[in-house]
Amino acid sequence: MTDFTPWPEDFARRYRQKGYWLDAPLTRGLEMQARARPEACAIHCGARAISYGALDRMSTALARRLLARGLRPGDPALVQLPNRAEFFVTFLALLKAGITPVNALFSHRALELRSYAEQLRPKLLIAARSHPLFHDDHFATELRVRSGRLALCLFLDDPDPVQDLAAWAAPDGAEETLPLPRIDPGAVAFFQLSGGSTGTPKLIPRTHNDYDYSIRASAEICALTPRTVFLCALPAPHNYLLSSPGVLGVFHAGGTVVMAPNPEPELCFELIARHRVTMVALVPSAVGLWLEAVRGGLAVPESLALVQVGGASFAEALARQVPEVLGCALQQVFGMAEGLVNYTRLDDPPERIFTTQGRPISPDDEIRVRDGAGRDCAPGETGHLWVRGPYTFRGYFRSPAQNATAFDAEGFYHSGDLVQRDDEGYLRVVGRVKDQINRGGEKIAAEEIEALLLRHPEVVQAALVSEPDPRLGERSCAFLVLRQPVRPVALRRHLIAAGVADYKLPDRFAFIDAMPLTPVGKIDKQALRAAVVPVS
Ligand code: J2J
Repeated sequence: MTDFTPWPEDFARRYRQKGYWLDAPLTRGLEMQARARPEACAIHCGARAISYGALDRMSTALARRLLARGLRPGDPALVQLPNRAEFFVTFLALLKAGITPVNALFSHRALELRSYAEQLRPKLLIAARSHPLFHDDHFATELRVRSGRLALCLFLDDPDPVQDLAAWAAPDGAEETLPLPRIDPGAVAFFQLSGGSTGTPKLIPRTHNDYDYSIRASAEICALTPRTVFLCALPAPHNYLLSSPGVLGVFHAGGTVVMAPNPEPELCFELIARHRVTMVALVPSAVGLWLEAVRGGLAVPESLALVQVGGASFAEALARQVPEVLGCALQQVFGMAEGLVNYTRLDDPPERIFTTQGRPISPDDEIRVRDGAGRDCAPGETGHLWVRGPYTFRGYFRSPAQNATAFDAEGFYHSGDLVQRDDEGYLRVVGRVKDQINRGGEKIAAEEIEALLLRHPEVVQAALVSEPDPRLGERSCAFLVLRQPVRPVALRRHLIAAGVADYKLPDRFAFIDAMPLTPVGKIDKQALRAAVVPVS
């Protein structure tokens, strides 16, 4: 798949010269570990312990069988798997075969999957029978039609070995001899998901070179070693869990990953104790649950040394409680699937760790903090965050209109975040201009939900805005102007029927007679956020 926006030649040359881009495939780290320490444990998943050697062999076996079935490097794939080891076996196999997947979240439903299928036109679908959409073959058949070229569907936990993912990934010895294709490290390795602010979920091309750099550098910043034991308790395909330093960072360092289905404290504390977990990545709402659990009498097992917190605003008051109550060091992470990732450093003074969201990974991450008129902000002033750099993308997949506004002429990506930068380059996230709700780290594009609400026959106008929530940080509220009264339950049913993921369903509906408007006649969302309306 070649249609992505590459970095200009002079930038690419510089990123290579500086040793950021190594022109090696993204699977190189895993392959090195598999050669050096084949018996070391890569993943604990339920009762299974999968070694580096086994992970390498399984992913190679799957890659070869896919190629033998006629799939080719550059072919796109749609993948949706739960937090199980098979997600990584599959991802690594596709990388080895040069097949470019989009990894949908397990919480995604028909609407999201349809959109990915229509945009990418996948030749391969890998999904789970345990997902409500794939209990039977209806939806896979629909996706086949939407894609127009879906040639193969495999399922996790399918009773039929012909399409059972585990059977396809079972090594039989042949994988040790047959050659795999040569991967172009400058090419797209996979598509990351954008939190989005538009009607259609956008895809972010990530190359082997750029992603590998962000992972290697992150593993170093977080001081990962073969003794690192990382708990993966948030959705595995999310950029944070995959690469900051995430599971791929742990594989790079030769550590061990422990899979958890969700960040629920009782379950996680038990896994931490059983596997002597040293590190976990959480969103602020999960930290809230952990703090409550400890106050309620549960103890965090003492092996846990580092808690990363990112994905949404983390209140300073909560940050200060992490070392005190959980007994672990804190690292704040501010990242985005589009690229730029910031970390507080492990040896930063506590005040900086409590009060900032860190500084960029790379000396070549070019950050601009600009006011509304496009002028540079002084340290400490609030402005818009623009970025370009060796692992920040240059364009959404096949989205010229969106790219025209998301990037400026110099190739800076306008992130939609409002930040303050201090003298030493540390960032503080203070707000957002993009039309997005950050519901406990899960991103909702307002426009996507508004468009669906407007399809309801009684809805005249719709505006989705955030409102503060003590647990999630933000929750969503849909303000509606209606022709005839409609009950919230009917509106919710309407959205569910449209196939939207649960986390995108408005937490609250508010009915008003007319939308407040800005002087230019747009819906005034600021006024809506400030409005006091009856709770429904
Ligand atoms: C405030 N807002 C934050 C933070 C992200 C590492 C960590 C997180 C993500 C991620 C990621 C925030 N404080 N600490 O990809 O690699 C909001 C910002 C940002 C958007 C990106 C990673 N950390 N955010 O959350 O693509 O608004 O990536 O632009 O899901 O989340 O969302 P996403």
